Amino acid sequence: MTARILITGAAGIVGTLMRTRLAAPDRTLRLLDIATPPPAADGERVELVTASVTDQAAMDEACAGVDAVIHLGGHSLERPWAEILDVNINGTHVVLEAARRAGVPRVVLASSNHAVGYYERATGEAGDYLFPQPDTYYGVSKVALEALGSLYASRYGMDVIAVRIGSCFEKPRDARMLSTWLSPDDGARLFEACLAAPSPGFRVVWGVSDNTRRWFSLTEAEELGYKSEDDSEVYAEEVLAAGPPAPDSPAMVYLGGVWCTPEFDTAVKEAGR
Ligand code: 15L
Repeated sequence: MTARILITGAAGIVGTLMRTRLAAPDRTLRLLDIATPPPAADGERVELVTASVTDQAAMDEACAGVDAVIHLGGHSLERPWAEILDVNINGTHVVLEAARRAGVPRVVLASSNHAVGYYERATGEAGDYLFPQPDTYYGVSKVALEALGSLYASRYGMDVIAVRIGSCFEKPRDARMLSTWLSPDDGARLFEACLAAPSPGFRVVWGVSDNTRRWFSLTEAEELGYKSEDDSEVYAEEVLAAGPPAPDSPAMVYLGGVWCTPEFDTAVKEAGR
């Protein structure tokens, strides 16, 4: 059992879903976010840190005495390039560097399906270690996160696992998410597997539930010890009540869904042309 875990982005959607699920009697969760996470409940073993993942001194301090880092911090949606560069790309470097300096042996990184968002579903099941095809600047930041993780694993012998998360919410919100959903309970199972796997080195795994409509390989995640127990199909009727989406809609053609449409073209939006 990993005794002290630093979770960055702990007040975000995934961080909040994981807070109770990764709690254990013999474990302390150090919860870090720029927004102070809610105070400890009775008996909850948490330490609260208000800091930015871009602050090297604060991250050095936050990594002291921890056994593993789960890095969820950063923008979770598309943003202007300067913000993505600062918070997601530089922030991931700061976190890995802080972990290295503090001698933290293992880091689990929240990557995303948007690192390979332009992958076309018609090509077949998305395998593990799919070559990058980011759909946005946000997607580029996840490719950079994986590359930084690989560097720190190769050069410093750290165990680094990048989880390409599909859609981690309480419930799938649309037809695409019937394929991409990672149930919160499965998310916790996967993070536990990432924390416990003996000497994994550097890995890239898909973070999805074993959905009936799944588009992704679970081979590498299962290799680490993950076993999904959930399937979005129980929500299919509710989600598809308004009728299924057209099979040729971007939402169903690309892994990244509508993130591949002009609406997510940040370069043109920023330049005005
Ligand atoms: C992500 O990476 C986002 O952080 C999340 O908000 C969802 O949009 C998810 O991907 C998704 O693709 O559904």
